[in-house]
Amino acid sequence: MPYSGKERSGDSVMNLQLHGYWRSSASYRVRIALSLKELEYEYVPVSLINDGGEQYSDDYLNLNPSQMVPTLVDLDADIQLNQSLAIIEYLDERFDTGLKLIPTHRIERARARALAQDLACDVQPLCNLRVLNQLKDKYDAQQDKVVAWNQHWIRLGLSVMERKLKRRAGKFCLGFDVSIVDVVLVPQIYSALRFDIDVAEEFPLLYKIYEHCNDLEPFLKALPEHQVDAR
Ligand SMILES: N[C@@H](CCC(=O)N[C@@H](CS)C(=O)NCC(=O)O)C(=O)O
Repeated sequence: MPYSGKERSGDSVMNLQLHGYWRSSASYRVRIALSLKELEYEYVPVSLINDGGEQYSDDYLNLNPSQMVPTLVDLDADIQLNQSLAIIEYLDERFDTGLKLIPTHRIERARARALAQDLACDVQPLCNLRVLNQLKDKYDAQQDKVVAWNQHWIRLGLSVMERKLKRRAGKFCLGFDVSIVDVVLVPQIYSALRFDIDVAEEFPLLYKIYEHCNDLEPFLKALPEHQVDAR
């Protein structure tokens, strides 16, 4: 089954390509990072739904053996990279556009990575499509159980963040500068809202940061519903 990327944004070949899916939170992270760093890129949609999932096609398997999105291709550097956090760090180091997403101070950098991983490693993988499909197909979980599963892990992760950020947040997670932590937080909150968690009520600090971020053009541009493959 070929994956055609037929809804690619733009006709010209750009040096950066992001293979992603509009609703994928890991793809959303990378879109925010690209947008904040004002990098031009070609967006190549990989439908996680059509034809049983284009991530399983041979073409995509050759690009990214993990069969998940996103994948970043940097034609100039001849690199194909998966793992959104690694991609974000790569972009931050490779393109000095004036905005740094990874703090330069060693201690701040370690803290930022830990906070980003609190969500990207401890929450999102549990709510991934293939995990949910396994729950449904192999363990007969009905939709209400699957939703409760998602809500449970998301709530747990967000309560960790709300507590950890209490003493340090400003307009953004780490104070007054946007960072990789906001880049990971915003898609996670977007997903929490999709699963009917009352984020404003339960996690007021995080919701304030989410709202502030979504007032900014780079975050708006990266929104799932603004992508060419949005349904
Ligand atoms: N740790 C990976 C996770 C990537 C990931 O979970 N991608 C999901 C969408 S958010 C996916 O492609 N799922 C496809 C599937 O489950 O079949 C990253 O941060 O890039």
